[in-house]
Amino acid sequence: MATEDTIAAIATPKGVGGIGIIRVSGAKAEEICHLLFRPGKDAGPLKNRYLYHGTIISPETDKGIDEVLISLMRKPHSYTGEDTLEINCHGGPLILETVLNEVIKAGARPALPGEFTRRAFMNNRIDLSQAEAIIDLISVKTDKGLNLALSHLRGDLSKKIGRLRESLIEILAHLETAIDFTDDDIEPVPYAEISGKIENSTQNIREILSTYREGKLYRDGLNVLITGKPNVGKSSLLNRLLGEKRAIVTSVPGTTRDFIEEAINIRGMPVNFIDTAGIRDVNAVVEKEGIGLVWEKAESADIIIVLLDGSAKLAGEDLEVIEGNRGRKIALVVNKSDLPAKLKNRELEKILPCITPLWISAKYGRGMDELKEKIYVLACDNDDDFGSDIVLTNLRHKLALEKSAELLAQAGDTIKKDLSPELPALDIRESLDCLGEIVGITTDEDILNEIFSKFCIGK
Ligand SMILES: Nc1nc2c(ncn2[C@@H]2O[C@H](COP(=O)(O)OP(=O)(O)OP(=O)(O)O)[C@@H](O)[C@H]2O)c(=O)[nH]1
Ligand SMILES: [Mg+2]
Repeated sequence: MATEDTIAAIATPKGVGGIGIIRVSGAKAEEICHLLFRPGKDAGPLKNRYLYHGTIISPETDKGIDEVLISLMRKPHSYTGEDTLEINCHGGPLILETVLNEVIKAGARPALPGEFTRRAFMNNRIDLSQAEAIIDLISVKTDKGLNLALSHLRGDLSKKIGRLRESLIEILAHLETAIDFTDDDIEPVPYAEISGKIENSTQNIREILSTYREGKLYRDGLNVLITGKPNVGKSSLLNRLLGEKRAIVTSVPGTTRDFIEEAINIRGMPVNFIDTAGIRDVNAVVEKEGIGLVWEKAESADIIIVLLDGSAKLAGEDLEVIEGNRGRKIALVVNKSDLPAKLKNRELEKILPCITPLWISAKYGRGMDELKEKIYVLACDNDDDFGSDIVLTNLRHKLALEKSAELLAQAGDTIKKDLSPELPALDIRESLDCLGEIVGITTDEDILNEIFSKFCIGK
């Protein structure tokens, strides 16, 4: 990819806003600034990283297009590491398009998606895992997710990968000494010691890998399906959890036909609750179709809330819901605790011995905190790894680490068999490359293209 040309794009979202920003990066940024910008008063030579008020003009007509604030950030102290010009225009789409056109006529070309960040990566302002953290930062949904993205952007993961790479390089150096060993050379490090170091590094990689499930939960969240026979209060529960009347609630069984879903934040996890059609035997085509979809959706849900009506006796339809979800991650919830109970915990224990039911009242909001806590605990799965300092959030990183650990384990096995040092050295070199892929030291052009294509234009 050529980086000597100058790129430009509108960096703010489409539509009308208070201000809209045009970003220009590359060798011609300053020249373009001089061509198009007329300062409000004679400010002398433009200083680095100062904000100037003035007008953007069309050089052909010498007429003003917009009153703006501009700043010049000369290399290397800019986001991309190149000379960068930022023009703060009024936030109208036509103004922004017109100014961008002038910038392009003056010598820039439209930027590709993610091209500014790609240049920051190419100019070593950030590594690849930090570039990916920027995508996460833009799309993050909760505070916890934000903290994870910021930690990656700060380079916490990069540092950890850097330390792992150093230890592999050290192991490789020991092996190379063994390969080149001649009688009068320095004594090679014993195999047992190398083997111990390999095991240590493999363990360190596995520790990082074990945080992926947590990272994915905080980044992407989880789906919780609310299911039960008609009229148990599924839609009432959804509304209560969301704190708004999102789904229709009536006393008529079979009210909900389609999925209604909305996410809330539970301890930093985006949890998407899905209200569904009540399960029962019906002939009505639309309702039947809705019920069929519930079973399909249950397959991919992370947690199933099996909702029962505590003010009614257990019915065949309840059993159908319980049996249909057996083996899945279930939260057993009994609604209408405000009414006299006709359902006994003892009955439920017989059917689902290991699951404690939670009694709630969706109508009066009772038991909502306990339910959220239950969902959180089920999501975490009593995982001891939750809460570690580095949390893996990206599938690409996970796959690279898995491959790296696999190759290391293979190298360890070969060493134990006392085979020639060339073989484990080869595996360790490959394992090192896998780690390098994460931070972008050894990453294919195709992978880079794919990563940066996920960005929006202007970022
Ligand atoms: N007393 C009491 N009534 C409730 C409670 N939750 C829901 N209801 C009532 O139960 C009836 C059915 O509620 P919905 O939320 O529509 O039930 P649903 O499970 O979504 O029903 P379908 O969409 O038909 O499957 C309504 O009249 C609600 O007001 C509760 O906690 N206590
Ligand atoms: Mg409903």
